[in-house]
Amino acid sequence: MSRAAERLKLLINHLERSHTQAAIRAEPTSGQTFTHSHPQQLRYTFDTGLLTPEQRLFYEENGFIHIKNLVSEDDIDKFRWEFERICRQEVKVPGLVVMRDVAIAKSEFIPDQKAVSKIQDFQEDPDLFQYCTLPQILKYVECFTGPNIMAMHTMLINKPPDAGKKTSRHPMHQDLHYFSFRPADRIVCAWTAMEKVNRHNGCLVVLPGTHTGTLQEHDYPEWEGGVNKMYHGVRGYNPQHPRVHLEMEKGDTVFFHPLLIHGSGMNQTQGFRKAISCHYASADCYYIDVKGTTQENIEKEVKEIATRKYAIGDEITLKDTWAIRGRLVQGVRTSL
Ligand SMILES: O=C(O)CCC(=O)C(=O)O
Repeated sequence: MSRAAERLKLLINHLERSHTQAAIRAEPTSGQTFTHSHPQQLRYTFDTGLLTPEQRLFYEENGFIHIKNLVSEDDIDKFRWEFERICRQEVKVPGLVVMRDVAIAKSEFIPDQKAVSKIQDFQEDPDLFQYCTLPQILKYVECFTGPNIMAMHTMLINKPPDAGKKTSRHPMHQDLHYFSFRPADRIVCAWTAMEKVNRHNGCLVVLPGTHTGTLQEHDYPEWEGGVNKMYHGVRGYNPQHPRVHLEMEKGDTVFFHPLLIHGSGMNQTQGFRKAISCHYASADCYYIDVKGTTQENIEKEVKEIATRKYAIGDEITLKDTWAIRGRLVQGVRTSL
């Protein structure tokens, strides 16, 4: 360990000892009892012995962390295979949402991946859901959520070659806009590159440090070529804020905070840029009512889709849609 890292470790140990009132006693999850320390100065991470002091401070300051080579080629190839079977309609997955790029959706229906820009809510597909239970992912997730972990939101994003209308971009946004559970600091996204991603095929772009702000107003951006369904963008962020383009290799994973402003660029290649992701939350989180908040617009849209999809009345709330989708993946389902 470098001298700087040793100094950081000493500092963290000191902070943790002097803030024992904030320590959370956790349920044992692996036959062993341990304390998740949560000093006020380190509000976004727990010390489980996995993250180095530098990694913890990096996440605290920037709101994301890139871990190389976390998911094996074999697993990724299995996810790809299952995704292709879904696109060919060889499997029907209950609750799955299949989305098409707005520029492609208008063309003729083709039952293969060309038509599909994203699948969401694959919690009932055992092959894809295996991603959310990978022990090497959960070990990292625990550093942000604590030991009781729910997999709340699952996606496989298949960013298509841009059809010339720039619709393959994903507008800058905060994921918390879609969530009606809190606290935000106990939610984290794991996003794994299923192939090499770079600026050419539309890698993720993040605005470091924006996770320390608040949830902003979101709505559809006014893009000439059209915008994909549910791709809300954050209103009024500072375009001068420094940006980081997350160039990643197949199997690399980025973990990021739900208030971090992020998006992704246009896919200027002829290939489909794939990534698989899951948003996790501590099972100790609680639901909120978004009535009267900036999230009312997304609740309205989700309700419309849910009432059509499940042929139910419009008394369903955003909270109900999350409670149905959430799955416990570690520890005890205490609240969510
Ligand atoms: O994978 C991407 O291009 C962006 C995904 C994303 O930010 C989202 O779906 O919320």
